[in-house]
Amino acid sequence: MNIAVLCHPSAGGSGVVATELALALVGLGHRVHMIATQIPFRLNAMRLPDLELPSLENNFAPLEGEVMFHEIQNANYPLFDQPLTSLAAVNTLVSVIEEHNIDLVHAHYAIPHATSALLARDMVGGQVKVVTTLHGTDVTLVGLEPSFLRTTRYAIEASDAVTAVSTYLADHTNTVMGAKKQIDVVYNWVDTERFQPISDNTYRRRFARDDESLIVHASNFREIKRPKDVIRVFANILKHQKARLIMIGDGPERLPTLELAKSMGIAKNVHFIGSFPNVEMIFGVADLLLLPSSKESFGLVALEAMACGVPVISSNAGGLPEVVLHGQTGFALPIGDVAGMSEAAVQALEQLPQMRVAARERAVKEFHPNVILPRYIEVYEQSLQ
Ligand code: GMT
Repeated sequence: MNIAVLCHPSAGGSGVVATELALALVGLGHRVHMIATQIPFRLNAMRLPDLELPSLENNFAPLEGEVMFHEIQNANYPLFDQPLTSLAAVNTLVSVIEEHNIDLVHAHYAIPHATSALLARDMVGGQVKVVTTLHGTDVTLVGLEPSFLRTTRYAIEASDAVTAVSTYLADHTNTVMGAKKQIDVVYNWVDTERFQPISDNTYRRRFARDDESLIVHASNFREIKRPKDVIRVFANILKHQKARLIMIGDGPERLPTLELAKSMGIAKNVHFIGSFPNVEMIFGVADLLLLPSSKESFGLVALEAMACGVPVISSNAGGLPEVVLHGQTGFALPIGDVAGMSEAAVQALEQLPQMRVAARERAVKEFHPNVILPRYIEVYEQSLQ
């Protein structure tokens, strides 16, 4: 198949999933074109650039086995108070569809990507199918904004096929959106070769001393990730044992969270390392992941940690309980239950060997690309019939 993938390039989960899917599809022999405002976070920056030449077809052919990246060529005009990126995306998409005989556009995130894809589909006379994957905040936050609700509902209803990354999100979408659409659940997956336990102690010593537990959190530091709860839980862990916390990622709550750690007198044990693409290098030597989010349709980071043999202490928001098996691969507790999460963290550290094995086993058995990828292929094939 010739597939175009439209996604957010930033460090968020939807862009990561889109990129991993694109790479996997190429591995299966499909031709995949990624379209975004900049090269997606996890796409190897060494891939060939899309040159702005009169005709891509004549000048530039994708190499076998490569994901082709096409940057959305945006333009601004003084009359517009903001760049019209979603319309520029349509333009880029139409060129890619026409010049690379695209069969199917896979839009990650309902708006603006699915709406851009639908407009492109109309512009090429319906010759492509649009598959939309809902990732979470496109429905639970952005999509519910009164200014976007109707457009989001239309994007869902008019797509040729829609998938959601958890059962929670699939069920929730039709309820809150008032949409009537079959939504197939296709869970996110994890590359269990890349994400696996690292047994090298010398490497672990870069992050923690031998007598310290190594706790991690990774997010975009938005309020819904509740990073301050991470600090509060960690402070309670410190009452029981020596430990170190690595905070991976960046966002609006990073500074206030650091301030909280300082005010609680634990800042010397907490390291904010900012955005870091190779999280597997840290997860691989960690002991626990804390993810107390108030909203989480899936929690890709929880799955990545589990694949590294790291149990997860999370909230039970959204789709998290579908990933974190309470009492087996970690604990999923009510949102804001800092005391419960702290107790669970201490318990998980006591049962670490069993929980490590269970976490890794679940990731490999249930969320391996060999299990999930055929689901996407099935959705593609059905929509093309
Ligand atoms: O979590 C975020 O704020 C980023 C967001 C995104 O769109 O990239 O993540 C969503 O998609 C991920 C990949 O499917 C899911 O693992 C996250 O749970 C989901 N985030 C939320 O629902 C808050």
